[in-house]
Amino acid sequence: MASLGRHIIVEYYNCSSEILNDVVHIEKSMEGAAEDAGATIINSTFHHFSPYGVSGVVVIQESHLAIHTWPEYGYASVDIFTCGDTVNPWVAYQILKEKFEAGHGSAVELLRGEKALLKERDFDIKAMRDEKSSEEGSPIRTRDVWFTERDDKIALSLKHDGKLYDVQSDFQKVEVYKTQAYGNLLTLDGMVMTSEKDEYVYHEMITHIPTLTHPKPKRALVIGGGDGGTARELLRHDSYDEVVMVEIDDKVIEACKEHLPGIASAFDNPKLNLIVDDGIKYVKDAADGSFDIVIVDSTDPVGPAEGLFTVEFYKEVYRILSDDGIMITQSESPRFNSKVFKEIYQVYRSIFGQDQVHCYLAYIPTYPTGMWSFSYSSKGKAHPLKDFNAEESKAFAKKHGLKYYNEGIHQAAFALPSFVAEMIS
Ligand code: SPD
Repeated sequence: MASLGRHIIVEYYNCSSEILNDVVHIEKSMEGAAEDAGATIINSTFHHFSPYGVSGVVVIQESHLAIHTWPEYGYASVDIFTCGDTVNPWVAYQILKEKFEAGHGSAVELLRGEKALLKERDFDIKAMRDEKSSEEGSPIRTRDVWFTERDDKIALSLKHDGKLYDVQSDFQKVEVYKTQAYGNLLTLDGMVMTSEKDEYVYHEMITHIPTLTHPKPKRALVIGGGDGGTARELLRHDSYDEVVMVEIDDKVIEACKEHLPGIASAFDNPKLNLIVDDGIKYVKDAADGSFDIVIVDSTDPVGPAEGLFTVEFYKEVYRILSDDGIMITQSESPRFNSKVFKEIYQVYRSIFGQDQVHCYLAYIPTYPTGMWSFSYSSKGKAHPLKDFNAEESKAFAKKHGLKYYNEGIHQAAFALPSFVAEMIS
């Protein structure tokens, strides 16, 4: 060979967008292409970015293969760099073209480290080698695959061992990843919804705060909440005669029943009335004053949940609440979603009244920034701190072995950092 290495810079156009957004498919294709080209894989690391795109590298004993994809353009850029003459990079090029279903591929080859321009130095190679690594023999192959939720400034990454569920429903992309740190993780359109290891924070806080404040809640309505965690927590309370849950997407329910069964554990409870339909329509058709508690357990305000963040919708929720009724919503992250956060509190106050709306916080590691907020809006007098009974709350938390909610947290959650209080003042 006239050079130390061969570097192929590749462009793939008109590829399948689905494939270019599938981190597991890309990882397998890149590794397969490396092996078929004759390379020995040492390590690979791949990230999926929300909403679209995958980046990754396969480190081979003979150098590396790297990729970045733009599913929205059906385009992938790939670098294949090999040293020595045992690996043919063009084999990898051809395999990847087929795997990505590229309509068109082009590549240029550069010879790297032209031997005619290099002069080998005379040195004692043994002295430069780390003795331990030379004794180890063949390299140990490792693998890193990451799910990443990001906006243009912040990202949260979770390492995983693959996808357990991957379905494009009529409403959104429903996926379950097997993460190494947080157990099985549900994402919708690339955004984290809930994970087995930290779900209890969200579900305990969205349910027990209103239930243990209201004098005697008998009927609750959950809008969204298809994973089942909110229904599971509500149904711990004997006071409820009925919990109605209206989830628009049956694929979310299916995914969670199959892969997050600890969260989706209340679907067979006879007090649960599960309706697969549009929550906005359900609320519009519901009778005045028919619910004591309404919980809006929605996704973020993009895609199917957009209509759950509107004045019209909250006015309808107000109408269907009983006189002492309480509405709880997940109200996003004050730091991450500041604009929405500020706006929705103005809307709640314009409907329920200035002093009837309160914000409380909880710490959820898998949500952007970790700081998550919930809104508490009361139609009647039920005040979240004055009207709750600490002894009852303590006994309840103990009886059910709750992991986050307790009588202290109930009160402390309403103490807001100054910057948050100011945002909604
Ligand atoms: N960005 C995360 C917002 C998720 C809110 N809903 C989660 C559903 C859990 N039942």
